[in-house]
Amino acid sequence: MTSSNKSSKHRGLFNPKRIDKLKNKTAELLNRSIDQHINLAVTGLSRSGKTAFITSLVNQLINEGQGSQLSFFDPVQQGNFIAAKRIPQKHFRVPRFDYDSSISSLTALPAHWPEPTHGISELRLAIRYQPKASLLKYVKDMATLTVDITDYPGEWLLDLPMLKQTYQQWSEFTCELLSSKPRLDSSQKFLDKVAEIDPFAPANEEVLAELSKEYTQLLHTFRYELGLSVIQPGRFILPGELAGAPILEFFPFPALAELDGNDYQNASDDSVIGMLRARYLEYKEHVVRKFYRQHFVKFDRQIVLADCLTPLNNGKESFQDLEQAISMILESYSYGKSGLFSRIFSPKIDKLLFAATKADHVTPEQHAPMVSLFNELIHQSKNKLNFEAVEVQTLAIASVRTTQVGSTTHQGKTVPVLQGTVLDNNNNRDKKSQPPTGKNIMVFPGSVPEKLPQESYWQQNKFNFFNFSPIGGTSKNESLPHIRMDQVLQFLLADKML
Ligand SMILES: Nc1nc2c(ncn2[C@@H]2O[C@H](COP(=O)(O)OP(=O)(O)OP(=O)(O)O)[C@@H](O)[C@H]2O)c(=O)[nH]1
Ligand SMILES: [Mg+2]
Repeated sequence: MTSSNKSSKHRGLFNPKRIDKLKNKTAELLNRSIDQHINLAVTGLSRSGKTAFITSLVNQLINEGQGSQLSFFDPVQQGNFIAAKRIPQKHFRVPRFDYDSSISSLTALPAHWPEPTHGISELRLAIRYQPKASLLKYVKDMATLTVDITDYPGEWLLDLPMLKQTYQQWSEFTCELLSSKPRLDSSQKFLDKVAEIDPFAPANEEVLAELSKEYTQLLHTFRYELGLSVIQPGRFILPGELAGAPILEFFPFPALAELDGNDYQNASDDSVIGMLRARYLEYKEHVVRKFYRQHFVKFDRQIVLADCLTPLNNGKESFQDLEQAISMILESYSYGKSGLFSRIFSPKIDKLLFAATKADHVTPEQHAPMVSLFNELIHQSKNKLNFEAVEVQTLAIASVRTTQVGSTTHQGKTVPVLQGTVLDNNNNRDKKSQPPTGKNIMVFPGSVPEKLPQESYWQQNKFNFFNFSPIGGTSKNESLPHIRMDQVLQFLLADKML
């Protein structure tokens, strides 16, 4: 090769146009091969704070730089976060997460909390960042991480254990719950009515519909009046698109074990018991299993929100029920070989965040006990589960902080207090001491136990908190005040933005 040949070849190689072309080509290839997409699922029982959480998470990202407090989110801290925006969601048949009305209500004056939601919804975010550590930095100035966020009711996960139960087993489990405290007082009438029905008589659809309605009403009472968490079937109180469908018209039948086994097995689908059994099987197949197949298996990362403070406020029975519900919910993340889940579906979740919500209801030194209490709630089931392939973290958070922390002197000692605007008396056990709505108060709500409370705790418990109103009066383009949302973002997103 002559020297002029050589140099023209080099000129060709180092030709800036050619380098750019090469860069673009490589970037295109890398873009295709490097994972820059996350399916992020947010769940929790009703009123646990899912809507507030997603609204705050989106708000913090799209308004980054507008007063945002994201010190523990490395991409922002290290300067490689560029911007985030909402883009059209992926699945057009899944309802849209209504960010606009949520943020409007949280920033209005006076502000109010977003309305309860009743099913699944989605929102898609595109996050622009400058790759720092990954291969991408050599070829691209900017990369995009697409995040699909799904909000779905935790009650739907409570149905998972039904997949391994026959109608008879499920009826036994449920009737046992209905016949014990604290449910019995409300359910006695329903149980008596069902006990009078001949299980082998021809089914009367109207009667079954009426009793199903009564059973559903009972579930509403358990959840919203008694503050209980074990609600089955979950779709009965949060039916989503199935509202009014006959697939939701069944209920547990007492004392099935006392029936003749052959008679039960051979009961035709037209008999009372046959029809209830057929609907139960249909529900398992076409509602429970379908949700896992259609949605759950596609999630990469999961956030489980739990409001431990309200059950603590409500008392022993409510708290113990939450304990049982969490253990049922966690069955969905049982990835071990023996787990029911792994036998039915092949999951791919690699990060699981447990967030104890509404941490702004207690003074900051109570956050560590909140985390430790939540860990205890999870730990019980964790022993049975296998989180091998999954990174797990627990945090105490407030998606939307409603209180300021101050201090006062009590019997010569300085004690921390919270200052906030009272909303209503939903959480307050002692209605007489309820300050009027809209009043700005200073309180010490009490101590959170570090461990699962013993009997003595319930006897002396002085824990009592009020609902606070969001601060409001801010622009929708400003960041909402929060507690540890930056740590949430760090855990869920930062490793995909290197
Ligand atoms: N103080 C405080 N309260 C909160 C926070 N997040 C939620 N809440 C309270 O909890 C209630 C329920 O919050 P949502 O975000 O609607 O809960 P959800 O899980 O979406 O509830 P459903 O839509 O009914 O399933 C709100 O109305 C507030 O009263 C928070 O960060 N701080
Ligand atoms: Mg909601």
